[in-house]
Amino acid sequence: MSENIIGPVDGTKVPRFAGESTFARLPRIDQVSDYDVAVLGAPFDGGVSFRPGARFGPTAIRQASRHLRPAYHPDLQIAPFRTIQAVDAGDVPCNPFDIDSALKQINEVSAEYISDSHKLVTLGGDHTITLGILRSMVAVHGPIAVIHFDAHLDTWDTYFGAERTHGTFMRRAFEEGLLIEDSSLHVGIRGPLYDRSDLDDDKRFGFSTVRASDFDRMGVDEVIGLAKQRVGDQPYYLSIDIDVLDPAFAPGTGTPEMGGFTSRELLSMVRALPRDQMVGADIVEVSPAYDHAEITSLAAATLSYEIMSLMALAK
Ligand SMILES: [Mn+2]
Repeated sequence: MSENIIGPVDGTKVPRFAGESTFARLPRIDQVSDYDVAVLGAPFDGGVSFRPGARFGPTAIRQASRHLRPAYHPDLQIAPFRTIQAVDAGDVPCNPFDIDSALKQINEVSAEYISDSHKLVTLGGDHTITLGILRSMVAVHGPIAVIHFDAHLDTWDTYFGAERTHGTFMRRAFEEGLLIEDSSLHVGIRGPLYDRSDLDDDKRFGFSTVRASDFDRMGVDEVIGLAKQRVGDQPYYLSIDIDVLDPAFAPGTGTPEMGGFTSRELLSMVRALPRDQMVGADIVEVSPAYDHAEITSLAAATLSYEIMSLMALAK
């Protein structure tokens, strides 16, 4: 399809603050005959345990994505949107009052955009949305590994009696058989817990963990080496909770924890991730009401662009 790729609005002709309000001013999905990668918004935050507001994440990330100069990525040496047809598929119309209804909608809508030749990058929304996406991914690819960048494990059992929330969805994913055994990885975990047993439970679900404090000793190469070892040649899903960044770099999020990565550290890790086995990705937990100067939404927009550049390199 490379002959017929429709790229973003040309920033040398229409300034970046004007024109389309799609992600990176890409074409809408109904403006192309086929695509390689779709960006989908999942504006749902009914599963948060602390600060709300991530329902406005997709809109804020799209707005911040105007800032991208999307033509050429000098570090990865690729022109992603001339290599793949990328599109904006709009938002899932999530039920704001019922978690399971919203998950069903996210599952059904995302399933329309995933196949062996169609990849999906989803903008949250709180982290609960990942459960709906994982169900769609597994329906196409079978069980998958997850590389999970987050300050939190997200493998609690229940919270105030709720089973599917942004702090419990990863345990549900394990219980539903969505994860390949002993192949996944948490990166960036930190902060105090309700109970020490949270850590022991987590190992049963197939995760190794790189704590934020481990990064100082390991560095990018060792973390990525471990990620490659965990995933091997199996399909994997990348899920980035923006709170994996330090609050200095991502203040606009629901459950901030000090001692996180800098944006440069996170970019270095993301750029080095395995490319060919990545079947999809999401960026979640951007809560614009707590953001300042678009710091957090710009981080999320840039990470989305980086991921799409990896997908272009894999094509
Ligand atoms: Mn999370």
